Amino acid sequence: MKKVAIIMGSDSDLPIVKKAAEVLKDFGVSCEMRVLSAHRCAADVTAFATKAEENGFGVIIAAAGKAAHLAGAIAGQTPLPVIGIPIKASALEGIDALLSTVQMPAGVPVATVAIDGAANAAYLAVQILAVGDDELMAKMKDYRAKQTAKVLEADKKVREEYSF
Ligand code: RP5
Repeated sequence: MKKVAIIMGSDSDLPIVKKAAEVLKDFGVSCEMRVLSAHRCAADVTAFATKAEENGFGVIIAAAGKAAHLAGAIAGQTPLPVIGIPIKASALEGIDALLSTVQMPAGVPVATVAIDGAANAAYLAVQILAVGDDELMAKMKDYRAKQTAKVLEADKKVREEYSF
């Protein structure tokens, strides 16, 4: 199975970004995590992005805050799907990173999740890989079924206690 790369602009993003790695681990998807900054080490971002496909990656998750150019810079240098996580890291509460990540020009998309939405970035990466992997798709269906059952169980409890 293809691997997922998780790239973050700074190790200060790690407390949020590590949730993506945890989700991937739950699904048995291999991941490699890096700290690479579009601004502070642009040449290393290029070296990673241009080799990502031949290095066995299938999806790239890129997380950055403030003027968050990392996901877009990677997306512009690889044909692989890129998922952006805007990180809340400034006085603008992540709105800066959200707009910097999501507003890509046509032809170079970044699939952007919510501010600090690391778990959803990983779920989306799993869904992308699962399209070509029946076993992974079965795991995703199982996860969804359990999620539904959990909500319906909560519904049952709330209805029993508060309906009168
Ligand atoms: C971004 O700037 C990083 O992704 C991080 O979210 C933010 C702050 O970085 P540090 O100054 O903490 O390294 O590039």
